[in-house]
Amino acid sequence: MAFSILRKGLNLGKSLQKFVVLKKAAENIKVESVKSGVTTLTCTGCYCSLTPKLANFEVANRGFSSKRDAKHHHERKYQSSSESDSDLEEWLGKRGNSDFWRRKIRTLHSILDLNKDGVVSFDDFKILADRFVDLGHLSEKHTKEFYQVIQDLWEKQFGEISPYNFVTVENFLDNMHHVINDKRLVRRAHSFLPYLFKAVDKDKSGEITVEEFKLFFDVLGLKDEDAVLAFRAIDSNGNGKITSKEFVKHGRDFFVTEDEDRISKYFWGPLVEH
Ligand SMILES: [Ca+2]
Ligand SMILES: [Ca+2]
Repeated sequence: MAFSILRKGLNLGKSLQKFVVLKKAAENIKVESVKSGVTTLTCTGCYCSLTPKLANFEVANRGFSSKRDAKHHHERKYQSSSESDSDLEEWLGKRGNSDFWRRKIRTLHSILDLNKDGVVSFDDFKILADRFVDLGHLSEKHTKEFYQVIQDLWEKQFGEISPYNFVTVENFLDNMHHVINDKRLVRRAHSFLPYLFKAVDKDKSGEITVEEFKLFFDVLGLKDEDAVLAFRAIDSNGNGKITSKEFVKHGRDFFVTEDEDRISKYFWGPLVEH
């Protein structure tokens, strides 16, 4: 097979052993399943999965529930009420074909790849959740909900929680394309945003200032100066504060709009070139 194997240890919690990740490679992979001595690589349109021939593989998952049947559906609470079904129907099946949208999704993939191994895995989601929780501003209840929302999001969008299940840029583009053209999925895709807002709302005022917004960018590994630019764009009335509603609205709009004039394009920092 014409692909390279990148050996990299992902720090999945404290107790994970190192494992082999098929990296770049999978971006252009055409095969559905490749077997080697120790693993099976399976690629769908949305993600690739490396299945180890290991027994009792355990994912260290601080804060994450192991009981699927104990799931809460907190995301419902945060479903957008601003978009009617008819608005959604209008563009379902037609979104996600512009270069601009693809740039945005590539940008998001790069941000979500928090352990910088070139692919997005549940490890990245875990790092994201831990970093926001570690800011120390989420209540115990919201912390619990946040971990659950992140876990649900991963499982519903990308499948099983395993270090061998990873999402390349191309997989991510395909996956997000599917999401924004599915009414049910698109409504759920931003369920984590209210928790990011609460996590950086240091003084729990229900609004975030530019200093609090900088925390948001800092956690994602983005620059302060870009946080200021994004904040100014989102703070459309210029009162120095962003409400949760505005935050969620623009954060979500980033995923779905193909309008280059929308300010949501600043939400996740500078867009990657291609
Ligand atoms: Ca990663
Ligand atoms: Ca605040």
